[in-house]
Amino acid sequence: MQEFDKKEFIKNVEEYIGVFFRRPIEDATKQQVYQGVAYTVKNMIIDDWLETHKAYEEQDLKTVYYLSMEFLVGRALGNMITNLKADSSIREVLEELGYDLENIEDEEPDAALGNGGLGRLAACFLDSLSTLGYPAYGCGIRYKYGMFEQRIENGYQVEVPDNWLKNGNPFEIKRSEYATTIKFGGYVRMIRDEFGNDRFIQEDYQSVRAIPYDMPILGYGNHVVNTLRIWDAEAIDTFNLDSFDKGEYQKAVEQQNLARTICEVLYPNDNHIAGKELRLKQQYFFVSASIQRAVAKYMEAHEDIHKLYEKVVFQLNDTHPTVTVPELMRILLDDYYLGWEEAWEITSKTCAYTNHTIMSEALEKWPIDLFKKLLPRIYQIVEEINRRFIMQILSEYPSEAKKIEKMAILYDGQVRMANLAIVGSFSVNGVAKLHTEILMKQELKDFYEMFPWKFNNKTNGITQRRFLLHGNPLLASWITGKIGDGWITDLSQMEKLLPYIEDEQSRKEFMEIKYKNKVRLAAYIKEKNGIIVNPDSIFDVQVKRLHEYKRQLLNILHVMYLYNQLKSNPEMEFYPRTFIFGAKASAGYERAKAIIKLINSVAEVVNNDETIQDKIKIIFIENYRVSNAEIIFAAADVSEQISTASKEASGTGNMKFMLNGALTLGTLDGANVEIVEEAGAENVFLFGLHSDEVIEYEQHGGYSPRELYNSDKDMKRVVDQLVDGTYSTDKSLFATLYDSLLAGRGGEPADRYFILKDFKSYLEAQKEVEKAYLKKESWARAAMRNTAKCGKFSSDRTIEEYVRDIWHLNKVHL
Ligand code: B1H
Repeated sequence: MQEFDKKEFIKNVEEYIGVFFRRPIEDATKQQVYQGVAYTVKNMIIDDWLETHKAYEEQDLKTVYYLSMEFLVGRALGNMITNLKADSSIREVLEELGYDLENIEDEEPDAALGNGGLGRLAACFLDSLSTLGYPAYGCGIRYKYGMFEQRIENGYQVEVPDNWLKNGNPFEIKRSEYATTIKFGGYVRMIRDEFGNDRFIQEDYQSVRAIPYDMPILGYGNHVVNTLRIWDAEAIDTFNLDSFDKGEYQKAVEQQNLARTICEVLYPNDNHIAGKELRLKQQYFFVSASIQRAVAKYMEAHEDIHKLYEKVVFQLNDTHPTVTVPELMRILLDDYYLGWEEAWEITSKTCAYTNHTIMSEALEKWPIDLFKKLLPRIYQIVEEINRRFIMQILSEYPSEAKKIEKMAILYDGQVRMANLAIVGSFSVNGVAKLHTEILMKQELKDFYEMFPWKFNNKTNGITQRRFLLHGNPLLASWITGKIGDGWITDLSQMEKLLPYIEDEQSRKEFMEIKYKNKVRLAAYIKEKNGIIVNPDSIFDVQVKRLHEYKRQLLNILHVMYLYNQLKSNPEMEFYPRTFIFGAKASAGYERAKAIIKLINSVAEVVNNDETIQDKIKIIFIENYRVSNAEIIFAAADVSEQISTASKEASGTGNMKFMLNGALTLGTLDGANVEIVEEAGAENVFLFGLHSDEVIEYEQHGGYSPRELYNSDKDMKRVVDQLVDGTYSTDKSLFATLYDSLLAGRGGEPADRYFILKDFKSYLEAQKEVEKAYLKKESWARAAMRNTAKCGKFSSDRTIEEYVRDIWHLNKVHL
């Protein structure tokens, strides 16, 4: 990138608006100005993008391919301007033109190509990889419709398709020259070639063309630009209307349909597998395209396919891209004519797998029939991997027949993707210390015993560039004023803030910034919800996907409890509190949707009850997503991280709150455990069962929610209020939630997530929160300490650990 040239910048913006919209800038809409600015910014980085890739080739650097069904990158413009360090210059230019940078940024739709934490993690990792100067590709799918837009109508969630590409995407480049063909279905025929070798040929298949679109991922101020490569499907041009051959015609129509549907939409499930055939098509589609391209690129510059793993590593973001293992085998066997052993050695030295959940409903399994029909050649290879693996089990554990049942890849009519991923990878990692321990001791115990060297932990992280530098500019510049800007690329430097905790003036400034951020969020809430909230109240925030294990229900039951207290004792001591929720529920997840309706119904009653004098406000933020998350984290006092212990693999929202000086109220789950280690237990509010207690109950029973309910009248009251008409004239509206707590359903235990079990302990912790908030000085100290001690939770640290232990990459020299 050349030096920033104001005149040049304006000229460029004007030119784009002229060429694209045939308008002078004075007449352009805000959206058109955004487009002009976006194209201009992309222009500013194109040379760096080329230079980076030239340098990778010249220095012959090893590359990580991060394979993921989801990349929740959010908006690109603000992020690019930040990472170009061009924020103040572009802000100035736009002001001269009569625009405000934030308003222009608001014109960009979020690229919501992900559900929640897993997809956002992938986006943070790409940011860190570029900032640290490591060669990387993100490989994914260019969904036409991303995560749905959520509207709240009459308290209910309504899903609206997210047509994020409707105005085009200024940041992408279509790379037709890298199109590849992907084959589905048909059958496999074995032939003997002229040298007497068996060859496998897929015949009578359907195929689509995979076309990559590249998006630039900028490092912070270092001119490194990596690539997020997302694939779109196009029909293969076989559509010949002159053809009278009916079979051909039929097939052509089917191929057109296949191409149309594959990349149509992101499955909006978090921690839950839908198990639809189309999903498996999506998986193989983007994996096959990415792997074919990666191998071809390697071979353009190297001779020996046997050394692929010296220059290429495939990181599987959960089991969703696990077909990478048999697909790479297929390429090596069928296209490069390698023998099984050598192909297997290469494959299992090239693939690495990250596990993100132990939730049983997220364990990916495919019916063999479906898998085989859709991917006949891949299935053959999986069968052989399985056969050989079972031989290995038999030889290592000759007298333990149970091992096969537990560990086989093919079992009970199903392909077990986690087992395939573990067997085919040289590394298996969890995403927080506790999570990895649970994997090794419980979920994947047998695999850990057999392959202990594969297992390792990589605690998640987040990028401070987006969630502090961009999302909280006031705090960011205050911090830079105190300790310099080194924290932007080295978050451990935040510890330099520690001495300022002792300084009264600094504490005051820190809390003033928090207050201003609360005012900013209050304005957003006023605009979106039409509700006035008091920035002096405690902002108590739970924003994340809606899932029973995340226990938004526990949160709202506590609010109902507080409301009961206030009603029966209006003069009680009570510090005003604003409870803020944001959450999307999967479209088919009935209980999750009922919880959203419950939150809004309680809000309706409580927010409009004048007798409690605005002491409690409940806000449901519609369409929670990356762009409004930035505003929310900055304004939070309390970070609700209240999942049932053992269920949240890591969590990453917890880290974003900590970074912004909120205090965690949480269970000892996921990365909360490490947050406590860093911040100190005295600066965190802990409650609830520990993971080993939860696991013990799950395995051996012994918990009766109904007993608890009958013995605790405050609890009984709020639970009964779910069905007694307090919050809805239709008493059956929340019966499903009532039943989930007391009755269970179809073999599922009552209160599966220990909400009632943890209720009392949560109430007590909440009381502590209130008491602590009243002591302004010590709260300020604790908030500052959280920010100062968040260094560990940078995704830069996480990526350095992946590089050191798994990927073994070198930095590029530019
Ligand atoms: C996480 C998922 C997930 N774990 C299946 N698993 C999906 C599973 O579409 N699907 O089928 C989508 C997503 N997501 C999250 O990953 C964990 O719950 C978080 O605790 C963790 O922080 C995050 C990143 O590791």
